[in-house]
Amino acid sequence: MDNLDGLSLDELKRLSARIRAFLIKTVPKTGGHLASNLGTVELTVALHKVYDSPRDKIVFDVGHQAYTHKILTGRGGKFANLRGDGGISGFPRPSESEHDAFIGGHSGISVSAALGIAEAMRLNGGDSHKVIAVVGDGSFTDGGIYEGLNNAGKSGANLLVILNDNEMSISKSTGAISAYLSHMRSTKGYYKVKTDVKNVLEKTRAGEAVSEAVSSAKRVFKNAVYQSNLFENLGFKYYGPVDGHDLKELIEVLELAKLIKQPCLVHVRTKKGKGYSPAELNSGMYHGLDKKGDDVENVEESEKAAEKNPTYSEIFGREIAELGKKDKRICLISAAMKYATGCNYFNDLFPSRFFDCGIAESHAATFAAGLASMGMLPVFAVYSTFSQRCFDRLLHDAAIENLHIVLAIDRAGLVGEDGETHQGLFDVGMFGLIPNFTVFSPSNADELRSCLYRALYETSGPVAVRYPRGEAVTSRDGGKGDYRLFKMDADRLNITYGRLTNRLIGEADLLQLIKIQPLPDDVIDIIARYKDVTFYEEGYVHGGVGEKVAAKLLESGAACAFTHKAAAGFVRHADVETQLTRLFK
Ligand SMILES: Cc1ncc(C[n+]2csc(CCOP(=O)(O)OP(=O)(O)O)c2C)c(N)n1
Repeated sequence: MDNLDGLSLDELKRLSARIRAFLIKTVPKTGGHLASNLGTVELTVALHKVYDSPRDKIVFDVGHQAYTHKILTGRGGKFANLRGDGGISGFPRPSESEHDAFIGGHSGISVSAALGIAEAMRLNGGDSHKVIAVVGDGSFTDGGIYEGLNNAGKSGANLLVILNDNEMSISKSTGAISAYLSHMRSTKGYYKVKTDVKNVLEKTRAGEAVSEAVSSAKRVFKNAVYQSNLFENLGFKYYGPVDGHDLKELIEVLELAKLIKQPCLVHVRTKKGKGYSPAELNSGMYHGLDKKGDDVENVEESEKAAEKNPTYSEIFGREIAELGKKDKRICLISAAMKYATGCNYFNDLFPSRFFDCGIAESHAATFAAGLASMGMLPVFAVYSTFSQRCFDRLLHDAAIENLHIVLAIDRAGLVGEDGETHQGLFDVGMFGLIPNFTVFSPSNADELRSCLYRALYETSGPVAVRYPRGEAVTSRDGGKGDYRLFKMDADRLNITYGRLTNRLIGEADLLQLIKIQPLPDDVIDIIARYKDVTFYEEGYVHGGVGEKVAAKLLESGAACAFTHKAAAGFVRHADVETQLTRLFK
């Protein structure tokens, strides 16, 4: 851990400038989250200056903004292989460093995790140390944050929540909470110190030799906005908004929060992309970059990269926009991933039928069910990994009454450098547990279009169409039925679905499943004719289609040898090709 204790304010400013320059130089080469990290440089330097990691614990929400934290905790030298095979993760990983207090990747978990850590520290008699949750305003649209705040507000835990407010999720933050934060952000500070907090300060001063800290804390406190607001009503001491790029102000307010051994919330205003003008001007585009420095989150922009094939997300986005022209019942839903999932095309044409729910996947699923209950045709476009949050919503709210909602499951299968937290390896198993659920898994652009059509117009109940990340295969025609058999008179049969079809054509006879749930009736008979069968599944080995086929073969008394190739557990970060080769060669 770099020791910042002895550094003066000027030295800390110079350190921040060096870190920022390093990020601007490195991240476009390795790929990763640039804009979010440029916005949190000073905040992270101030946190490490005031607090003592790993005794004080810092939990980053999502964790995509923790690069400065990684650099300050001894991992700067490993950035050349950030997110690469064998390299460090792009997210906090306790298995990577004792300074990473909790795993990151999915949003909305930090306050709950931080509270759990704080309560454990209290039970172990060590709650003099602070637990800090760093949460972006985008993640404040995630209901999980409020469950945590609700629990924490009355707990008395030594917990600090930093609201890192840059007015952006990946694109502009949406919804009533964003409007509320925007109002708070623009509220002028007033100077009246509330008596109860004044008392806390007074008491603390009496008890500890911290006169210098207190006097600087009092100064910032006078300038801090302190008034009745949502957070205060939930039991938090609220300080802010403070300038998240002003190290002096940040250090002062964090010193103040350090003195208060109960739940506090510091509202920090930052600029996403700070210090790199292309990212400041278009932080959505610089939210996440791939290895070539290309945007991976913003379809509109990545489209400009001329020679690329369209991605599956774009194919879906353009197709649903076309279908939306003919059918006014179609409503499109996103959970804060409008561009990444290609929903922007539909939104441009039919803004009143497009709904961005914020980072709220489970709400979005039930919202879709509500629309369906009134005869609308809702389509919820969501990454496979984030759909995991919807299990009960799909089972209870949609499947029991057989409501017709369509899930467009993007990033299904291996996703590459984002690693374990983002792999789309579990949706098939999850849908497989839900009665009345239909699942299509197209292998190319043509099939994606026809599966989407079938999901909308030839299927009842909840239905998912799942497709991978990245450029679509456009060179082959699609199969129109539930499956396709590519025969080459081999005595061996390979079976697969989705993207792997394209890798396996020509190796042996190949059975490609297009509808993977429920399994088409006649495929078991086809499979049973072969002696040697291998099922290739770009998914977790348990609970997927391969196990179902094996069980049915057993039931039918078939005598074939059956091999199942699939992911045996979590798959670490590396590029997709490396991951595919490792699993299937
Ligand atoms: C459950 C979940 N849904 C969606 C995402 C995708 N995602 C990653 S970062 C992000 C925006 C987060 O915005 P904010 O918390 O404000 O952080 P910022 O990047 O603006 O600093 C989203 C939607 C996610 N990580 N987790």
